[in-house]
Amino acid sequence: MATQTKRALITGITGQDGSYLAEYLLSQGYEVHGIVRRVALEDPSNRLVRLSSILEKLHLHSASLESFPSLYRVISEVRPDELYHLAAQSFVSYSFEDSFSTFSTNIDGTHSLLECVRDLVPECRMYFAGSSEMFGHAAEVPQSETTRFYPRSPYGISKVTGFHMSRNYRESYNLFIASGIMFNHESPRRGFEFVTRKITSHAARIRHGARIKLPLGNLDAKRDWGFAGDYVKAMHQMLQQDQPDDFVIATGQTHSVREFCQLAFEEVGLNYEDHVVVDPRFYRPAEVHVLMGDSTKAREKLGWKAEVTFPDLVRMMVQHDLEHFSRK
Ligand code: G4F
Repeated sequence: MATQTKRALITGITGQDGSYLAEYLLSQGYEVHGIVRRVALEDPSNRLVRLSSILEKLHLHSASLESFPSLYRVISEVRPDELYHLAAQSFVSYSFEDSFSTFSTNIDGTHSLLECVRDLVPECRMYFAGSSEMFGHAAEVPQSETTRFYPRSPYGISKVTGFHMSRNYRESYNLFIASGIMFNHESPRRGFEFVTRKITSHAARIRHGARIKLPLGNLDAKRDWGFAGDYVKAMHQMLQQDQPDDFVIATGQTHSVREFCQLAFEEVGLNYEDHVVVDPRFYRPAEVHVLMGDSTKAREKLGWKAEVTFPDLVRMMVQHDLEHFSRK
């Protein structure tokens, strides 16, 4: 008997992770649906740029995390087998500037989706995108699934809330909801506001002759940086398990922002010290100083491990930006 095509619905499909996940699920034979804002459908060349190579294979639906009725309508139409909830206000810095919209999008949006799943498609398997920002001022290094949460930003607090809501819906209503506690994951598709892409784009532009400085905040912050293309595979694997569970997804290594700068500028034959300026505007009211994940559980239960190393990630991003800015 022929097996039925699985149907996946992705919130945040236009973002870095959403685009890699959509590609991956298509390669696995899924019918892939995505929720996008109406403005994105009206401006595809800018807002759907990460999806340009697969756009014709996708089913896009207009809805917003701020509107429960719009989510309810899309989920009742699509009736997904798997729902990947990636959409969020995900820029930590901005969450200090507007904690209200961060809480509303990230907490109420997640709550709305959970309620839709419970009411409309209780058999659907749901993935919630948790974050290493939930550990914040972590009591131990490395951080695992048992490390206490101590978020240091409105964003981190919103993710802790989403994580606990997801767990509570799982336990209360017997739903299949898994959360990934994802450490930083980057790629050439990363937004320019995040530190890695900010660094690689500046290094490339300076290499091409731009007379600019690279203004940065805390150079000593340390992060566990992996490749987003590896991380979306873990999201999928979490939904193929017998039981829903939560997993730390990380490389197990940590590097400072300074080390990232050093490697990125070396890749273009320059010394970062000649180009980086410390600008207090980019310091955060409360910083997360060191993140480093222990993904032993994911390795043992999902068979997942990060493939792309830190130097390869930096090289991949710099080489992409050298090419990208040569066309500008
Ligand atoms: O690249 P970032 O903005 O990422 P951050 O705050 O770690 O959050 C990212 O990873 C999380 C996973 O742990 C996600 F949940 C979240 O959505 C997001 O994707 O900043 C990284 C570090 C910080 O310590 C920051 O203070 O870089 C430091 N930094 C120093 N100068 C800077 C800058 N960050 C940014 N964005 N811009 C700077 O100029």
